[in-house]
Amino acid sequence: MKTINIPPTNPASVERTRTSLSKEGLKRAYVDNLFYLQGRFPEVATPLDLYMAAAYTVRDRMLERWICSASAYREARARTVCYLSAEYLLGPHLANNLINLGIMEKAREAGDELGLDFDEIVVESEEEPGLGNGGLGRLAACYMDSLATLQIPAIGYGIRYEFGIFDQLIQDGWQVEVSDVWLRDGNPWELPRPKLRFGVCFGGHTEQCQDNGRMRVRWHPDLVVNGVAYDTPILGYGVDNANLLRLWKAEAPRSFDFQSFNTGDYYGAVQTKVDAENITKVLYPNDEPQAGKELRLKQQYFFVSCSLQDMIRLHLHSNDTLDDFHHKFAAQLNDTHPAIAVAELMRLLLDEHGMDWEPAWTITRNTFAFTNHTLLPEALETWSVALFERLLPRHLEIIYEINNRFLDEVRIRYLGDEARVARLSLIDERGEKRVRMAHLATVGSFAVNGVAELHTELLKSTVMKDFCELWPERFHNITNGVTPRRFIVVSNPRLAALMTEACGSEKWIRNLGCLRMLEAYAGDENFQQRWQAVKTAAKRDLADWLTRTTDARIDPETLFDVQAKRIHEYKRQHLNVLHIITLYRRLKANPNMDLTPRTFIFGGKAAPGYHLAKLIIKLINAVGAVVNHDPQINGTLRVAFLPNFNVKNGQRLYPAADLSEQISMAGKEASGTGNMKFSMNGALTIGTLDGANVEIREEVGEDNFFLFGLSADEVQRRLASGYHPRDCCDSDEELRAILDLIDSGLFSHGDTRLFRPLTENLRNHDPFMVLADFRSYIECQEAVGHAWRDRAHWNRMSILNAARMGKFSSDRSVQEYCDRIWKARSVDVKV
Ligand code: NBG
Repeated sequence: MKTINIPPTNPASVERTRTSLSKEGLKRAYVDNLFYLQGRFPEVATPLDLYMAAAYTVRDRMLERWICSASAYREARARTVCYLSAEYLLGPHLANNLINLGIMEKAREAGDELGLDFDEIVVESEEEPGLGNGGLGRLAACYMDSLATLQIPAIGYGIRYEFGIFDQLIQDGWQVEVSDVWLRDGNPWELPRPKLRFGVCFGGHTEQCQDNGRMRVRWHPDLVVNGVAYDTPILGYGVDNANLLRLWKAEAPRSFDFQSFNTGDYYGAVQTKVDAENITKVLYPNDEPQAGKELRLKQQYFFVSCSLQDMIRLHLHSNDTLDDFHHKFAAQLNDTHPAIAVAELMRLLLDEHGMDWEPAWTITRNTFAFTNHTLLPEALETWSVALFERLLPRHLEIIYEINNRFLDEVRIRYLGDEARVARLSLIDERGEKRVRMAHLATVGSFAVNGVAELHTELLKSTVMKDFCELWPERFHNITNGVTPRRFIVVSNPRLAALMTEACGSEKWIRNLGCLRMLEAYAGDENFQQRWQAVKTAAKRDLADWLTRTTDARIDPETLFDVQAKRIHEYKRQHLNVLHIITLYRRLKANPNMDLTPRTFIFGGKAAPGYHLAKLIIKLINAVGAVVNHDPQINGTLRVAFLPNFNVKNGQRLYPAADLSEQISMAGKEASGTGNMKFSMNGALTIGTLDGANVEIREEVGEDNFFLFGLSADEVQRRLASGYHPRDCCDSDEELRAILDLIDSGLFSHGDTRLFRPLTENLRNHDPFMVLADFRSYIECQEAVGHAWRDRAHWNRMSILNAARMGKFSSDRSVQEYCDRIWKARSVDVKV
């Protein structure tokens, strides 16, 4: 049974029990919260109670900062950045908030003195809000952290999904999805705002009417759903600023429709409530065909409408008119998911606030900026005009009007070029008419940006070429970044301590460029040893955790070769598997060969409907089952699949990696951000010239990066001249033998058909040129194996990688957005 050493009551400390940052204050608050909020004595507290008491103790300390920030921002009348994103992959809050408040150590001492298992409470107990699929949602969370740290007034707007990204189990090597239950035990970090609610309309029809001699449009919807705000404070690091993350939950306007009730249609009445609340039930997995996902469009419109109505409300608090709206707010569209905002702001200004088209358009066009996150054609959203008409009839009218005016401009600029007009149009008229959301976002924004240099160049020369010719000045590149608070300080405290010692202060945490000071130690033998010891300790932590939670047994002395990201053909996890099989075959043929012992670790979810991706997971596990149990291999090669890769598990993985696999086909990965997290933690990268890899290599130096494969240009040329993957097999006996080995049933208990969809796809189509890059990858991996043997040299490269990651802090990215796009400035807050 648990006992807690309750501190004696001290009136002076009790007074400040909800804000004090002293150890005694924290102890008192913790015990109080356990009793008064959880209703528990320490003796009977469950792990959840113990966690909740800690969470409330920390939240209390955030609220004062939050209130002060709100009033400081109001007084400063500074421009507010509104980040509109359908996804936020926040990760566990508690540890991050302790770090940002600067009380991690004190809290640990307080916990120890209370007799608590601090790590269990702070690291293990929290259910993370998985309100995103991957990089895009995590980027939004990193940017929220940096906005607060840079003291920029900002609101993150999004959706409070009841079920976030599914939890992944691995059963018999296959992915099994189970629903995420992050809200089951309550969410201590959010404050419900039941009075802060907006109606959002759907369906029905529109009607033209006269209003004081002006033509007006009235929308008669057939469904109104309420959006209720749930607020989560987001603290900056080492500052008193706390910003707001405001997520919307859908509710029926009334619990029961009494009219239907009285007419006897009880179930019909309840159904309306269920339909309304379904809008924010579940996060859609990406990488799935979007066809027919009406609910997805509803989600998008729902959160955008609530957010814009909220911004207008805030604006009218301190202004009589909306004329200055765009001076007060800069709204960033995180991909096309919130692109309907362009039409919705127009509707609100025209129909609800009586503005004329021209001024409304000026405001709209000067409010929004748009980030594109992918060039993959299947991810460029379009919605059928028929669906739009049914769900958002007024918005379709507005989109047509925007389009008419826009295309007139295009026609005048490019006389007679109707092909260009058709390409630029907001409506795709080839086949069933569809609204092109990226075009709507671009036409309605003052800036468009890509997320890494190569990505932006490709954006400008391919999918956005016509727009770039029309408005070259609107296009920017802002290379992504990640927050060093979460991805070094929180997840790798040993490394953080060593960095602080070497840099002589903690300045690097706010200014990652300071890590350059590590370069001076890169060749220092003693420092290298300590660096390696930190890495080995993290590897041991990971191995221990895997032993506790899975049946994987891995050896921290081997090279940890890690690929963790969504499973997708373009990311080419199967190329990695082909390498594992290569080594396996070689070792079987030559048991005495001198091979660098490696542990291959994979993590990542496949979209539930993406069959080939799920088959790749099965293949990884199937190869692992054979290799791991082959006595001849004797541990030289090991394969582990870490189930349920999410932010929390990522935090265990990044510190422990020696080698980071960033092996997408060049031109496909817009940026990648895992690549940055690994490198910051001293992993070396094996990668193609894709996404931000290009810039990482530039920063760390080509000698400290393992490069292989075709470049984006070479990929295009190869495709243009006709790519026949079979030729690769014909000219490479080893490659052919590997594919044949998979087909032989060795990894599938004799089933020769199981992996055929994969192997046949590679031989016949290979859309992501796995086979074209195979040989180059294998040779590069041989260089990795050799490099590992000279540990001093490896450590030097590892130190230099971490030392040169300054550019990839999200603080740098957000500062660039502020300077170049949002024109937003900092506001100092003092509690
Ligand atoms: C993803 C890209 C990644 C990129 C993140 C964040 C989408 C649509 N795009 O390469 O695939 O790092 O966005 O920009 O999820």
